[in-house]
Amino acid sequence: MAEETNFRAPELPWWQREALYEVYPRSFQDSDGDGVGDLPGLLQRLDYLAWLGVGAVWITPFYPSPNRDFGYDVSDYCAVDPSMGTLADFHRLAEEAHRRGLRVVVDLVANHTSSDHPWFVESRKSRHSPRRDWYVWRDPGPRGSPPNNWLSFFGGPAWTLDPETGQYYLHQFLPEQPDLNYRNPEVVRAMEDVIRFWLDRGADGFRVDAAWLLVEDEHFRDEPPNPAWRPGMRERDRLLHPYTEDHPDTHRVLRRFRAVLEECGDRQPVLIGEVYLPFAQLVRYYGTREEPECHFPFNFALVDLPADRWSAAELGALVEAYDAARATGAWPGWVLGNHDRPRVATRLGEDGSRLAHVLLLTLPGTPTLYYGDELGMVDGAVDPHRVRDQAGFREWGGRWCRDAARTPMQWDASPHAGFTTGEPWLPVHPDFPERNVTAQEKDPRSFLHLVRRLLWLRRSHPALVAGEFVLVEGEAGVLAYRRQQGRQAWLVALNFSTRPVRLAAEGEVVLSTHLDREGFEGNVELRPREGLVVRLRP
Ligand code: TEU
Repeated sequence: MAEETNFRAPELPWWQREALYEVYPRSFQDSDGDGVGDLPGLLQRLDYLAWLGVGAVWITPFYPSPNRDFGYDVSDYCAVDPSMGTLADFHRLAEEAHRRGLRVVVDLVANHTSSDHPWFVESRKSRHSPRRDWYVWRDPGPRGSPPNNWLSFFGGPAWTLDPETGQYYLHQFLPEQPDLNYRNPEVVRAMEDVIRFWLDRGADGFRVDAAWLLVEDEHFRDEPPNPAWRPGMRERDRLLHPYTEDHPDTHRVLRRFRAVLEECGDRQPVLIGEVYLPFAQLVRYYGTREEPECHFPFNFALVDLPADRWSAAELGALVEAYDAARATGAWPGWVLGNHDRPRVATRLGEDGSRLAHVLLLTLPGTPTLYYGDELGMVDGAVDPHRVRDQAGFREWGGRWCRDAARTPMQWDASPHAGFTTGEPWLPVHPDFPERNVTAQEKDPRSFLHLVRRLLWLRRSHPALVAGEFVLVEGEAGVLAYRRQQGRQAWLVALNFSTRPVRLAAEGEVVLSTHLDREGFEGNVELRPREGLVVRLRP
């Protein structure tokens, strides 16, 4: 394919040049027939990722875990859960990824451990345990009540009483996920050692889980009610969160994590923050030139934008607001979906998701794709009597559950979509016989080929990665912008409206959301909910 060349803009580090692809390993490829995906399974699929055109894979937790939160409750930071493989498997995975030019980003579940972690087992033994202060313990409030009104993401108070020692411990998530105490320098040092452990084994970076929750108010003040709360919102959002989120001392911790990465010199490992905050607060997670923190925090604005607000006007305003917030020119990081939210094709429909992927992959910055979204995979149906993610089910009040966005990857039309030879841990979506990699590889106009064309186009043209971004005044309903660098100029036009729109574009259509317009020159009529990428004449 003409576009399958890799430009190597030497001035751009890899984490700016390359797109990131999130793999939820439990659901990606099972290698041993136990119905749960694993690292050797992911190894089998590296050629697919290289073919697709992503440059880095972010693997969600594969460490030893009781799986109350499917890996986000870690009982050993420096090992691999037996259901996922071994340390040798990770090492081989990293080597084989690197051989294919792929980087490997791992999850740093820093905010909390599993309650089975030896650190917590030690901490809860006694009020005088040497590890007592590795977690957040408080005396009961009046009449034995929790120390304050803080709420867990997963329902109920963020405190659980330990009867043995008569104190409560903090858990912003499950009681089986006790929060670490980052006011204790020993905890910071211990997590720095975890970072070094994985760097030494080939990791090229870290996604810091719940990065904006690491430190809480030292006075443990009650949080105020949220006046905007309405039925249908999450229970936790009955409160505002000035004391459990975005504490200024969190940045000190992230600076220390970043400093460990800076020890690696030209390997340029990346630090990405999971930060669900408005832009004005989000951008603080870059830190400063003198005291850097994240290379970029994920910008979740497109993940949380309701479908009825996906309009040219809203999206244009969003992109400009994000640009304005990153006044220092800090590097952008856009996301469309992840393992915690409904899939983008479910939120926007297939046409909407095609448009969204053109947007994601032609905006400035690092794009992150979620496994399966490149096929247009949609949420799976969840049987309330067979829910695996009980925590997420409670979080969303039974209205939704994260299992829906975690169904197995759909590789082919064989049983269980080629994901496993056993019984999958979650049912494969019933549309897999038609919607799978093998079928879409054969269809030149498939969602898969659209995403692949976009990834290779982006890789081959620096202007689409780091070039100037200029919104173009256009027809109502059409989000149009130019990307330019030197003599390279592109026009991207996304018709979010339901009516055709004429587009005056002096150039050649290189790609359209339905892959049926390539080579067209000159003015063109945009069909309803169609997007185009036009190479403009110099
Ligand atoms: O999620 C933390 C967080 O941002 C939550 O709001 C999350 O988006 C969701 O609402 C939880 O269902 C991270 C992980 O992405 C998530 O999978 C874990 O459950 C959570 O931390 C605890 O580790």
